[in-house]
Amino acid sequence: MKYAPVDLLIKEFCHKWAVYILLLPLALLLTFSPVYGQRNPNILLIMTDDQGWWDLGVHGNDIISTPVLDELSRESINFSHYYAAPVCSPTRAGMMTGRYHLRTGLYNTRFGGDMIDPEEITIAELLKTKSYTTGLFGKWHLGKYYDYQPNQQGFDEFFGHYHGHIEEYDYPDQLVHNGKPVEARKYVTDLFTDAAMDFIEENREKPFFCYLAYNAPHSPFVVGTSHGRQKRGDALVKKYIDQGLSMKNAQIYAMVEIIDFNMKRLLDHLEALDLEDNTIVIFASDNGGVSSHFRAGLRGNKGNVYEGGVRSPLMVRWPAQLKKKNVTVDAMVSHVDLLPTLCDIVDIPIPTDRKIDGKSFLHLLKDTQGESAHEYVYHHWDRYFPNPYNTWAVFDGRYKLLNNPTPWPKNPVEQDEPFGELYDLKADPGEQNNIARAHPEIVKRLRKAFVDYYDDVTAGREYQPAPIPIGNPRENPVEIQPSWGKISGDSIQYTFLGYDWDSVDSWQKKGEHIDWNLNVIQSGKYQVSISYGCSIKNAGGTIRISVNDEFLDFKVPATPSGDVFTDVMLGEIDIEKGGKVLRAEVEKPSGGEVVKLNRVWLELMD
Ligand SMILES: [Ca+2]
Repeated sequence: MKYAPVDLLIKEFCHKWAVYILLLPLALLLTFSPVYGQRNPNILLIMTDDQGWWDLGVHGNDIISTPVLDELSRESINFSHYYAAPVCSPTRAGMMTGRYHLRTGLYNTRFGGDMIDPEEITIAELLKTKSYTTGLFGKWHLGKYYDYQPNQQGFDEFFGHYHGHIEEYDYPDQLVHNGKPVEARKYVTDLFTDAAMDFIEENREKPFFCYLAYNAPHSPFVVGTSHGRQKRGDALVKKYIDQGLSMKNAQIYAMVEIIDFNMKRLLDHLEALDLEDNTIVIFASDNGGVSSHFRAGLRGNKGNVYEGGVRSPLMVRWPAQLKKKNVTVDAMVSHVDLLPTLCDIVDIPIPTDRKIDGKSFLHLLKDTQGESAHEYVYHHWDRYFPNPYNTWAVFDGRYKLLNNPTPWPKNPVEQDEPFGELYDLKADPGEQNNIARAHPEIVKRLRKAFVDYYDDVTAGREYQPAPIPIGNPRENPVEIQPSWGKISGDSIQYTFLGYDWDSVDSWQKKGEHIDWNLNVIQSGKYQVSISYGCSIKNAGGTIRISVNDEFLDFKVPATPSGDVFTDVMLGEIDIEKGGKVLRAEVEKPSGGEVVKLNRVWLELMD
């Protein structure tokens, strides 16, 4: 039996309960408000991953088969200008917190930059102040270690994955349930739907917030094909291949079709439980599309800031209160609006101790027309660290100024000559005619809006991977992966093969190393294990794993092949509490790649 140290418990208590204590007077006030006695609506938020605006029948794609989503659209209020971020985790950060992602500490989709500060207040935490039961089924992508996980960020129930994607859609081996790894035996889109349906049924008597975040149709484009046991996938892919699609597009369409099939199960379940009327169903995708067969006249894809990279479907259905349906609102709305809109609906005051970028669009849901609550909607994305000269855009509802990663003058506000790309989306929704030179005053206004935004959201922030917490009894051992570390050396490099299969490799010379920052919660003996691969011809070198002066040397034997990883326990080292650096380095070269290091585990021993 292991116990949490007292100082840890006190810190956690203060840390988490500060939020609830701050919100307690609000909860009491609301308990005695006139709406007391009315049942709050259930909220079912469904988000797909990399499904483009154009990957829907109702958006003009006459090849993809999405009859259930098309029907949901006809029963919903739809938005023609709903904007996600260009990539996964920034959208999720914005949706969960109501704040543009750079305010939350999140700046990347990997490299340890894919986490929001534990002090962020999520929509799940806010809904809990109104007695909602909260569940997340699917992709989180806002932090993998304890304190950053969904269960510490407002979700009572979590079944899914921390990272940006999983490698196995069928028989997935990277899923966790409330912090514990689980063995799963089904196609993952079906699994997440099953779990959401169970959660809804279990909580049918009280308000629930069910966030169903599919990993599909994100890469790898696995549809459950091959080996004779996955006939559904084979048949679906063939159907699209026969219509002239490339394999990749056929696989994406098939993955979306499986989502559509699951949407029927889910929505039928709501109806059968008599929950349809007072459940708000929200459907969206998390960024632009990656398929290319049909593009609905839009330019761009996931990862850039043309409309095809950031425009997403958004449907909202709530039969009890939203009587109009099958209508489309053209006013621009953003992913950061989800939190204030839900707070508006459920009558929860939004936090006032921090800047909330999102604005409620409840008025647009009620009136199905009207003005956007935003003067501007912003987009920004950089693969490594935030950079105002990289990919960004600002949109005022008609004009959009955007920058692609080409060199910009150092001081864009002072620059006289118009530059960047300016589009009039009203006249040119496909973003084909750059009118920047004809409208220098609009360029200047929008450029200043972006620079002001960027300065504001990054103010006082340093962007770097958070130190990895170790020694917390609630997560022991801790798995440490390459992309959170910083490499140094002439030949060492990362290889990205999907988060759990990433490795650090090609290192040859003595001293080449990778460092991870640790936050050691308690001093003690830690057992060190690694997962690695090494080819026969490169075997025999030595790597050293150290934390400050304590180290273990490991003479590297061959694994069945260089790409087959094997787990091995190296021994124990003493680690003192506090901020420390874990280093893996070449101690003795082998004449080639000394090792492919896939991960390190540190386990606090009794
Ligand atoms: Ca995505």
